[in-house]
Amino acid sequence: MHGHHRTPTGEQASGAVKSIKSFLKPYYNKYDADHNGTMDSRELKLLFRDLGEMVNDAKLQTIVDKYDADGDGVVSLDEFCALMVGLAKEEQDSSEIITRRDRSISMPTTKSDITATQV
Ligand SMILES: [Ca+2]
Ligand SMILES: [Ca+2]
Repeated sequence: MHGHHRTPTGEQASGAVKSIKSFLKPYYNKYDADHNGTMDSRELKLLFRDLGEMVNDAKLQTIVDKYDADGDGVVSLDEFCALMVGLAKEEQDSSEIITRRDRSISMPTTKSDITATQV
C-alpha cells in the first residue's frame, strides 16, 4: 500500500533537528580544538571566522550566554545546534547552510523524489 505518508508536524520538526545535529556534528568536532567535548567562546570564534561571520568578543559572549542552556559557560552539541538554528533565523541571508537544509525539509517532495530518497 503506497500513497499515504503520515507526516505529523511534530515528527517533521524533530526530524529536522536530528538532521541538523548530524549535519553540524562534524563541524562541532572540528572546531572543538582541545577535544574536550564542549565548545568555548574561543573555539566558537574560529568557527564563525571560517563561516565568514565577523563576530566580536562582546557579540560572541552574548551569543554564548543566550544559547548556553545549562549555564556551564560552554556550548554543548545540543546548544550548538540551537545556536546555529537560532542564528540562521536571526540572520537568514548569512547562514545558507541551515536555510538550504530547512528548505529541503519543508519543501513538498514529489512522489518520485520520495521513492528516490527512500529506496
Ligand atoms: Ca573545547
Ligand atoms: Ca552549556
